[in-house]
Amino acid sequence: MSRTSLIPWGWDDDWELELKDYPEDDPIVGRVTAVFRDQYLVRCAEREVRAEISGKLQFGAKAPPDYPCAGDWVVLKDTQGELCIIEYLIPRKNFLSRKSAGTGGQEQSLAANVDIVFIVSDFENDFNLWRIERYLALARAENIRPIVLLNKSDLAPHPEVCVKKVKEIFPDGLVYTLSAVKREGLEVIHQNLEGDRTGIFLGSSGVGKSTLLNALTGSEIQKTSPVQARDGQGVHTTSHRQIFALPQGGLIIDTPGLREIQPWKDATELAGVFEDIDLLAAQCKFGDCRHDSEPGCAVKEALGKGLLAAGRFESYLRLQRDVEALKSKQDPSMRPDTKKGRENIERAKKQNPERKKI
Ligand SMILES: Nc1nc2c(ncn2[C@@H]2O[C@H](COP(=O)(O)OP(=O)(O)OP(=O)(O)O)[C@@H](O)[C@H]2O)c(=O)[nH]1
Ligand SMILES: [Zn+2]
Repeated sequence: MSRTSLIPWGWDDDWELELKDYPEDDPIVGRVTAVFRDQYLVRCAEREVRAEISGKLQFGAKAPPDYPCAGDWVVLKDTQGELCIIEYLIPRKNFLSRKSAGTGGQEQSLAANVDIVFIVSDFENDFNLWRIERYLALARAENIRPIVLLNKSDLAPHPEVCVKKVKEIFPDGLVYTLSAVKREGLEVIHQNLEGDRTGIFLGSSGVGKSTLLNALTGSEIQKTSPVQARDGQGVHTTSHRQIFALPQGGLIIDTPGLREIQPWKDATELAGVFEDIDLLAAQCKFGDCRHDSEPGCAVKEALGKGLLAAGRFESYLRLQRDVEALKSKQDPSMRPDTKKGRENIERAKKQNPERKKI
């Protein structure tokens, strides 16, 4: 069966190239559409199949990101049987993850191979430039194009005020207003998913992501997708389908974890989001200037002259602190629950006073 029938699922020439050196002729590929505890749903050319990973993949998997996640492209074996085997994970073009609650900053996979991050906000309760900035950072860190959607325009008397504010922090970006309930303005989502692109919605609870998804798919999305366990005993019903093909084309990934996503990666997230501050910082006298009280600080000078908004500088510092805090969680030598860790933290604080604010 030809792979052209996978085009609506996002398969293209670039993916075809990724398979060029695959050691088998005409491998069977599919896209992971749902992840359960030990099984996957994979969309292949003919149909959607249940699968588990091969012993070899299992053996080589050291951390959660080594396992397939929603949006991954995989090579399958035994597609005629009850349960297929995932033989190979095709290298991802990008990857979204988050630290899981209560596991001390362990990384949890959320989605892979995303073309567009739709950052969803409303105009009132949730409207928060700082949060939007963080989502922008997250998308850019993975080279995913961000688009801001301001939802519930039907409730906003002056939507243009918020649009203007977002454009200040996202000058060349796309910012749209829409109403999921009234189904107004949704065409921008379709337009941006043209060419069978894959999008996701990021945004706080209550901004209308489910309402949007339902409006786009034209139905109430399937909330649960029971999968029969291998032994025929238990049935997994805790998770649900995670990729939705829109009738007009394009795909939306919606996994539960995406709804609580936080910046995970590292300081590279700051790149691009605070370009104005980066440019200023490049002119500071000291290369490692912390823009605190160092002499010859171009950032402080711009602040003093009113060329850089104080609020923007605050956002910059906050994001930096978040990233640092997360790094120390990831770094076992910085664990506050060990004596050695506490000593290291104290030492770092002395060398780096900014840490005190964490
Ligand atoms: N007035 C108005 N209400 C909306 C709109 N979109 C969503 N809502 C309402 O906002 C509430 C929350 O919407 P949801 O779609 O559940 O929000 P969500 O972002 O999916 O929230 P989580 O599932 O918690 O992440 C619901 O009562 C919706 O009816 C809109 O465009 N206009
Ligand atoms: Zn400086």
